[in-house]
Amino acid sequence: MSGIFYRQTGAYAREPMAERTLIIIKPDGVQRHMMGEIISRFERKGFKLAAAKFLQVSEATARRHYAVHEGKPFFEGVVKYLASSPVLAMVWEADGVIDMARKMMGATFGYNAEPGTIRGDFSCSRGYNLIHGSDSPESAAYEIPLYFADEELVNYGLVDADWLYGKND
Ligand code: IDP
Ligand code: MG
Repeated sequence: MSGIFYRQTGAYAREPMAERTLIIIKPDGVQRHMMGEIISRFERKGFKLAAAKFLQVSEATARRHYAVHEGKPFFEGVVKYLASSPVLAMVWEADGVIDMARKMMGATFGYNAEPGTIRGDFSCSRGYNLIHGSDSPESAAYEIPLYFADEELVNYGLVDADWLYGKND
């Protein structure tokens, strides 16, 4: 099935795998009914969804997720926050998606984030900032397997990829 799909959808589908990032709509994003708003921004930007899972994060996974912040004053708080209510974990794909998604998310604290960004438009909190996004290829490689098995990452082509990612140089 996927072989036929690739053959029918053009050369782009055979290009090397684009970059992937882990995006999580955090507990406040779910509770504040922001899932559709946030997904639609990434979808309209042209990122390709590779995986999505609605789940309750365990405290153990939250600790692993934020291991880089262990020892900082907000560590216990951010672990509790991530595990406080369900989240929507997603993997989005595009060349340069990690940096693009971080720009679209905005600065960490909602009250600092620029208007036009997700946090800037919808958060004025310090810690409750709606969304997580991997900050580097190394972080993405660490974070994605915390939430998704390899076989849950779907490989497929978008039929409008030539328009989304067109080049004229
Ligand atoms: P990021 O989410 O923009 O990558 P990080 O510095 O990696 O920001 O921090 C992870 C998360 O921890 C933040 O999104 C936020 O929820 C929380 N956090 C970071 N710094 C603070 C703080 O000083 N007070 C409370 N929560 C914080
Ligand atoms: Mg971070």
